[in-house]
Order: sequence, then C-alpha cells, then structure tokens
Amino acid sequence: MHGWNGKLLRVDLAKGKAVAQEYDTTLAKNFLGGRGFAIKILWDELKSGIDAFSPENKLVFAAGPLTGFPLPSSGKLVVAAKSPLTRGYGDGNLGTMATVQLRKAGYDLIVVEGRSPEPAILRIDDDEAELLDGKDYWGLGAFETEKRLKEGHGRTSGVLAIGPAGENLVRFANVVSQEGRAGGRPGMGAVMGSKKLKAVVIKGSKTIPAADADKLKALGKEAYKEVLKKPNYDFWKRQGTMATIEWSQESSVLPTHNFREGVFDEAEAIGGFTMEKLKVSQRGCPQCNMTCGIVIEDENNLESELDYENVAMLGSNTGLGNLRQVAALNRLADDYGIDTISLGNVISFAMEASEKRLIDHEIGWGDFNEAKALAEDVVHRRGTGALLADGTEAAAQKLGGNASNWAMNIKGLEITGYDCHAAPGMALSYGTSPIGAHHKDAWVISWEMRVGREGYGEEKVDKVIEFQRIRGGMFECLTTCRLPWIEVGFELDWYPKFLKAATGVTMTMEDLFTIADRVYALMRAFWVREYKSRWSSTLDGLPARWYDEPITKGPFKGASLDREKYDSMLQLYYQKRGWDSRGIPKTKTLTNLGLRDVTQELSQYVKLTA
Ligand code: PTT
Ligand code: SF4
Repeated sequence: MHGWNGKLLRVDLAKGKAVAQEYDTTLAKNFLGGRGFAIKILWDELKSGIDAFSPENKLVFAAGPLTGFPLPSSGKLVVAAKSPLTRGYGDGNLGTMATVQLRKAGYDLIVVEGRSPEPAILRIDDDEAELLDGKDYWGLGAFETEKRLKEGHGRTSGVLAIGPAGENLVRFANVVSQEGRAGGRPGMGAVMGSKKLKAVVIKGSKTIPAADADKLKALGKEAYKEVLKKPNYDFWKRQGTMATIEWSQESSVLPTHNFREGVFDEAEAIGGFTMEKLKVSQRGCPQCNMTCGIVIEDENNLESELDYENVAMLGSNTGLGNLRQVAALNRLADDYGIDTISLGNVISFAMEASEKRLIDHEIGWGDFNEAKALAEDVVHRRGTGALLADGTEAAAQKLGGNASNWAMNIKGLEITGYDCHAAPGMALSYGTSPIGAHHKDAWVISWEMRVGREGYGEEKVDKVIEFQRIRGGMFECLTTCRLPWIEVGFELDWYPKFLKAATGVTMTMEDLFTIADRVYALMRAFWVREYKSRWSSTLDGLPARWYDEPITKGPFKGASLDREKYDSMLQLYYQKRGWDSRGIPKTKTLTNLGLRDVTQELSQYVKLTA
C-alpha cells in the first residue's frame, strides 16, 4: 500500500498489551481514513447496547491517507467511540502533532479497548508501544500533563491528553493537545477517562510511503503557495474564526441567553476586532500555513486560544460581554479537557433554570464569577455541577416540567454557535448531523443567508446533503482541515490530486461522495442499532424553543421555525438519502453502498424497508 501505512495499533488496556496489526486494503479503499475507519471499526467490533463507559467500548484515534505529508492543513486526527452523552456514534476532529507522529511511527490508527486497572499512559515510539504507569499524572490538567510528557519523551513528541473532566466522566469531556486544540465533543475524553488512559505520547521517525513522492512534494509546495495567494488570507490570519462573531450578530444568529435571541447587546466587546487589540500570539495545527488559533491573555493574564464557537457559547449565550473573562472560561475548559460548546450550553441552561427558580442555585446572566465556579463544579461533579455534568438532556429530564423545551441539544449533543429561529436550512443541518447537533458536517448558514433564509425548499435539502458529503464525508475521512476550502476558497479539486500522488489510487469527487454516503449510512445504522425500536424521526427534530418561542429582538423580531415545514424538509432529506420515513436507510440503499452485511444485522433490531 502507498499513502496508507496499512497498519493499526490495537491496545488492550486490561492486559497491558499493544499489538500492531495489518488491515485489509478494502478498508482503505471503501472507507478512506479518519471517520470512515472509525465508524467501520465501531460498527464491526462493538456490541449493540453496551454502556459507553464499560470496558467493551472502544476508542479509535484515526488519521487519513494525507495525514503527515507536507500538504496544507493535513495535521488532523479523528477521535471516536460510542458516545456517553448521546449513546450514539460520537467523534471529533483535532489538529495535533500526535497525528503526524502516529503516521511516522508507521500506523494509520489506534484502537484502544478494555480498561486499565490503574491510570496509564500509552507510549508509542516507532515499533515500540507500551503502557506506562500514569498514577502521577492522574488529576493533572491537560496542559501540565503534556508539558511533563514532552519533558520526559522529547519536545517533538505528539501528545493527546485528558484533564480532570475526562477522569470524572463528565459526559462532554474531550481530548486535548497543544494547549488549545481539543476534539471529541460527544464525550470522547470521558471514554478515555473510563478506560483510565490519561494520555498518549507518540514519536515516529519513518518515512510515510507515497506512491509518487516527487509529485506529492511538488503539489504540496504549489498548494501552500496557492493558499497564500487567496484574497481573504490576510484577514483570516488577523481574526481566524473569530470574525464570525460580528457576522453572526449582523445576521441575527448569534446565540444569546440560551438561544432565546440571535443578537447580543455586547457583541462588539467579544468580537474579532476587540480580539485583535488583545492578541498576543498565534498558533495552529501542524502542516498548516493558515494558523488560526489566536491567543489573548485572559482575566488572570494567562494565555487562552480563542475560536468563534468558544466565544459565542461561553460569551453571548451566557450573557457574558467581557472577552478576557470569556477567555478565562475557555482556558479552564482546555486545561480541564471539557467541551466549550456544551459547557456554555449547560451554564446558560443553569442561568435560565435559576431565573425560573427551578434550581436552588443563584446564577444570573453574565455573572462571570458564578459561571467560573459552576464550570469548576461541573468538572468535579459537585452540587448543581453534578446535575449538569451529564448534559442538558439529562438535566432537563431531572428538572421535569417543560425544561426539555429549552434544553438546547439534539440527540443529547448541545447545539453549537448558530441560533436557528430564522434559519431553517441550518436547523436541518443540526437535525441530521451524524453525531447530534454540530455545524461541522453542513455549515450551510452563510449560504442560506445569501439565498433567502425564510424558505424550506428543496435547494436547502440539497445543500445540506452536498455539504455533508464534502465536509462530513470527504474532509472527515481524508482527515484534513476543511478551513482552507471554506474560509479562503482553496479549491476542492486539489484533494483528488493529493490522493492520487499519495496513494496511487484515482478517485473522482463522485467516488469520494460515494464513500461519504457509505459512511453516513453506516453512522445512521449505528444509531439505529443502539436505539432499536426507540428510533424515530423525532430524534432528528429540534428543541421546542425554536418553534414555539419567537425571538424578541433585532431585525428578525417575531421569527420562529414552522414545525410542519421542518418535518417536510426532513422527509425530503430522507428520500434523497434513500432512507425511509423513520430516517432508517433502506435495504436497497445499504446494498448499493456495499453494506449488505449491515442489513442483516440491523434487521435483527428493526424492520427494514426494502
Ligand atoms: C469542534 C468544536 C469546535 S468547532 C470548537 S471551536 W470551531 C470548539 N473548540 C474547543 C476548544 O478549542 N477547546 C475545548 N475545550 N473545547 C472545544 N470545543 C469545540 O469543539 C479546531 C478548528 C475549528 S475551530 C473548526 S470550526 C474546524 N473544525 C474541523 C473539523 O471538525 N473537521 C475538519 N476536518 N477540519 C476542521 N477544521 C477546524 O478546526 P470537535 P482543533 Mg476541534 C480549543 O473538536 O469535537 O470536532 O468539535 O480541533 O484542532 O481545536 O481545531 O469555531
Ligand atoms: Fe488548524 Fe486552523 Fe490550520 Fe485548520 S486552518 S489546520 S484549524 S490552524
């Protein structure tokens, strides 16, 4: 094989063993890498209905066929498992040196199974892989863990770590690297914690085999130059994703006060231009010349790397209009290893519950000190924090009444930074995202603002599917960053060329989209296998707030979504995907995608439509 190393590292934590295994070329060609590898392994190897925190769950770290080569923004890694938050398929994507080192060590992925009796560190150094005692690291933040591991194993090592949130099984704990790269929103850090795996430290020194190394090198050189030439490049380097704050405010989609509103009175104070004045440095993922991690000093004069989602969810959505305070919450989340998006959601949920006097805890909108104390309590599962550590869906069930109407999640995963009262296309994107509410698969909102936001027409369904194929399929399987394409206009047709030079395999965009559809059908099958007869199209529905509580401010005052029209859009989406009216892939669809074996297993749990 070229491009792919053709090898995975299987780690059995209970036995304390790590074994290299070769994998089949059909896995590479049919599933490509990253998310594709992860879902295929989780589908094949997990039993239906296991507890996500049991040793039977498996944690997959998967790179792709372009990872580690000198190609634009190719230093990314997918981390996946059955999610403890949603109880469905969960994954995330982070930029990290660990992914480059993994590929240079000769592997494309790591599959971690079982549970270690004591805290452990997985060390990989080319062909050597061993489990080290992690007791001295347990309880440390992700930053200190990485620092110490690099001191012990070399500064160029790649490190993936969890913080106390993962150790304490907070259901939205994630995996952290490089003090500001974090991934695995649906609790991948908690799965790592349940396995008592504190960190992975990787060093590799091999050359990744390319089909045409000279061609790949030349293409990479040309591609990096092309990125630099793009007209939006300079502005991107100034503000990165943070420019979205002003855009969201102008578009009336900036989540505010637990998604009650789409405009925030203090948006300017947390926006991209304010951030520019506070900027102290800039960081990024390996292999990238668009480095978008912009660092400011927080309330305590400590460095914090900001992104749009972090600031929208910890800022406007909680009513906090002070960027250095938002940065302090963001830093706390990175060091403790907890997802900023869900953290912002649970804090704003608590603020609303407090306002409605449903909890015995006083916390007002924009109260930084209370928000910080609550975040600490979530991480350590104390008091109201314990209620919130399982996510808004579980918290709303415990509160009862109509709390689930304003618990802002879909399938249990908290909604990311776009209010959809007046954005039905984006709402469909959230509803059909394969991991629960996330914008990563189909960020159609910017397109939707241009074509007319009121409509529920077919073109919106088509756009959601098109974006899911490109972003959720192609980029997540190639495991490269999608931002060069979406943010500066780096053309998509580079990717089949990179793939050909790396692997020798010719794939058209259509071929890549077929892989994307296969991966989507399998992710959906995974959810259905977990939910069984409880699966229905209502799981792709939206929180009642977006239908029943119109926004009261800004240019879209009075707007809310129409439930019937949303449901019709959803049915059209299913038809176009070849899924039935419950949102379950039909036998014919699965068979056409080469997933006949999936129909056999799935039909044990639900009746499939021909
Ligand atoms: C992603 C989600 C996002 S999406 C953000 S900011 W964004 C939040 N970042 C967090 C963080 O930081 N710390 C933390 N403790 N929790 C966080 N949770 C949130 O996680 C990130 C960039 C960004 S910044 C985005 S959009 C793009 N995402 C990509 C993706 O998903 N796939 C892909 N092929 N390329 C992408 N490129 C961009 O990467 P999840 P990162 Mg992230 C600190 O994890 O679970 O996927 O959720 O990885 O290395 O930090 O880069 O405005
Ligand atoms: Fe990482 Fe940003 Fe570069 Fe993407 S553009 S690879 S998120 S630094």
